[in-house]
Amino acid sequence: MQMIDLGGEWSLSRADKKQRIPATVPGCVHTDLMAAGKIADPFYRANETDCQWIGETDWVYRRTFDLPADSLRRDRVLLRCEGLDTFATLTLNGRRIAKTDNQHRTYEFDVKRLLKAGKNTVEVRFDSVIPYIRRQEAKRYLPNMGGSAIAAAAWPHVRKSACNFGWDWGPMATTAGIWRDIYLLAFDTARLADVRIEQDHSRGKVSLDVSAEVEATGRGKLTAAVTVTFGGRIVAEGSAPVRGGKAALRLPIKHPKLWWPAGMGDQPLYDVTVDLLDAGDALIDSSARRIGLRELKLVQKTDRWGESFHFEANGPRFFAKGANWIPADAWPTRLTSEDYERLIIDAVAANMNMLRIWGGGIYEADVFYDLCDELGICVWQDFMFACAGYPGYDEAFLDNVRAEVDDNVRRLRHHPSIALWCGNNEIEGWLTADEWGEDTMSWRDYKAIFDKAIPQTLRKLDSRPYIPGSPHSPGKCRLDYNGPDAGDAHLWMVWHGGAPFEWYYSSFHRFVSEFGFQSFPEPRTVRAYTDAADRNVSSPVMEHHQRSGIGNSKIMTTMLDWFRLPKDFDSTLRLSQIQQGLAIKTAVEHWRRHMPRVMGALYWQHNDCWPVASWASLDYFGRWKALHYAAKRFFAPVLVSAVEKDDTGLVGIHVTSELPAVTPAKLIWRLTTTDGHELAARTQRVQAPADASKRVEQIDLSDPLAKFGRENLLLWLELHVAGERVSDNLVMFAKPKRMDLPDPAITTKVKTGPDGCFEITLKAKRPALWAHLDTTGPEAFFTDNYLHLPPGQPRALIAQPTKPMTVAAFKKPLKVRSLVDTF
Ligand code: BMA
Repeated sequence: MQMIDLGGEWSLSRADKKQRIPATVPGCVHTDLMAAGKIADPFYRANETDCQWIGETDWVYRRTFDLPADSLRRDRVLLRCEGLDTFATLTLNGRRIAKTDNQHRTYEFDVKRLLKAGKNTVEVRFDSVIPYIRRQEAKRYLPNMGGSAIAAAAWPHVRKSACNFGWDWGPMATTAGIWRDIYLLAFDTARLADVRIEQDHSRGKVSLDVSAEVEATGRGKLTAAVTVTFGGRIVAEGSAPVRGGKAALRLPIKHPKLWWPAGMGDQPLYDVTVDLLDAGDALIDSSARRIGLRELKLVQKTDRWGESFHFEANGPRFFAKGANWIPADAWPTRLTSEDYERLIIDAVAANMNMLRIWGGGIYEADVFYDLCDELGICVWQDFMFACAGYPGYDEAFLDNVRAEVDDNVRRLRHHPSIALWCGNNEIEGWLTADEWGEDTMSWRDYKAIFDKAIPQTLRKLDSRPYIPGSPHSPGKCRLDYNGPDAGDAHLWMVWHGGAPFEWYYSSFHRFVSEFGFQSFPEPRTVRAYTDAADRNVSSPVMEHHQRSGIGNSKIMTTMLDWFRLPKDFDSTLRLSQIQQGLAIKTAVEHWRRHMPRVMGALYWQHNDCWPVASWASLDYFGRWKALHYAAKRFFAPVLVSAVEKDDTGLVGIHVTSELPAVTPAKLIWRLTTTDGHELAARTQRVQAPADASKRVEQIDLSDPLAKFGRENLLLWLELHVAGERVSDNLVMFAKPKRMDLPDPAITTKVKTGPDGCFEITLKAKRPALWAHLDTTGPEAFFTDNYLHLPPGQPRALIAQPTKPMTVAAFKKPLKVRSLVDTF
């Protein structure tokens, strides 16, 4: 097997102009234009508006390459394109190869007869999808509800990433290009067209069923030899003859080491290599997959609340903790492995164990799933359909969808991290009705895609669970898409519906796969897209970087409900993050307290694709918003939290634990006034329940509340297990705006730690709410931030500066603020 990579340097021109600029493949038109200095950074201020012509233009990518004569003597030479975005016409040496129309597919073309030894020219012309969409739209309107005000809203007409047309968190950055690898494959005799590995787990034993699909050019005898290695050692091997283009064998794995979701165990990975041998036992092709041995089940069984919706890994169930993933850049081709690494490591750092790849983006890059495999992040994988009516009546469209499912499932199915396939985002119930209409697609056409085309293709390729959409509530009426008793739910009552944060307490949905609240990004991030004069939340540039119609007003009116009006721009940004953290914490702690009735909370959204006000907890530059620090606490494996019963002063203290056994713990609670006087304190032994949530204590604070006033008291909670503080929390009895908080007098000690880190100890004389560190100098990442400091008690954290520096240089620009500094 010979592979000739065609990636690297190409040239790019408008189809109607001669001038060519250098281009990079894989890549896209926007990043090439930026690199050539033809457009200003579309993320800066409102530059995006001036870039709309790019999506309306036809583009031509071209390169020449040298082909050694011996490649042409091979039986077959294929051109393999792993991503063409989207309406591509391919030509080789001036002769047309094919036209394609699906960004999400992998295409292969037999090109041997078009190639020559020596210099060849390959050209890919991309016709703008927008005129096509407009024409289609005029013929037949397809309802949709995603996107922002400026989006070309008719994305369902083309198989192209929906959010590339704009979304309520993303720019309209409609692009084109060869966005994944492109190469020639030359081979004699045969090649491995595909490998499938299924696992059989029974009574501690694991066997692999390995099957290979072989594409042969002749009739010679072929053998598939399979080797399974772990840590470099062979743990199983065998071989099987290829018959009718297929070979299959079963390999038992001795002493299997199981793969676990993060927090439940390790992620041992095995390498499975399939070698294809010819009649003389010569190696003609080889293909490797890295797998993890695990059973990952979605359990939907009748129970006392309706029907469960939870995941089990190798037997035990687990509460899914995580967030929704969107493409990490408006032009994902420029993302590096390091970018992905940081975003997935930060999911684990916040105690997450699941990410949902949302259906309006892309089937992610291999590196995304590799990292999830390595770090134990389970993946809920949507197919790429979101918030619109799709042409399920069109046979050609359905064929295209089937091919897309086939390509992507084959590419991804060996990843142990993938837990679930899901047909779409928010179409079922939201946009379905008996007939097509202004806002609906017909059930008939919905079912043609999500009950038939997708699952029927999927079933032939993989045995993982599938649900037709998210949300989807199994039951008699599919219109009841957000049903509380069964299935998953997207709960937007607080953000889109205007309900108060306390609304979350009324929800006992079985698995919440979306809910969220927006905030502005860090001041440093906002500086990157604004000029000084733009730094006012209702300036045109700040509003441009806000794509939810209700966005900034929702953030600000909620702020008036909860907090005092912030004194300046930076305080507004920070306070919006504190508020976002509070909203999501309220929800997650409640749902975790109600496990196993509720068994999942994936907030909207993990990451951003450009610098913007959004629901994300990590901003475009990967900076942690206050919500991400809060997530680390509210997703902690053992959580202490509390709720007051209907303003009665009766406070229930709960321990939610993922530990597999009942574990002795120490609960400490302290009641103080807001200016730091301790009124009562207790340390008591409690039992953290095994994989459950339990009210371990109820305290009656009605007297002190009556005496001192709700706005003057704070209840501080700590939970210790085996001598370590595993969780802490703060209970407020009034909204922070009602509290007269004193100056907390925070002292900061900084000393040098290992690996260029600094160890920081914060201590406040009086209660410090949402104390946060910030450095105006060189940047640093903190292990904790936006934390509450109880009076007189030190809290330690670690700072990792992005550049090596001395303690003195680090300390100088370091600032610590808290809630009182925002107004
Ligand atoms: C959801 C998502 C997205 C959207 C988000 C915020 O329901 O599925 O379509 O970005 O809400 O509005």
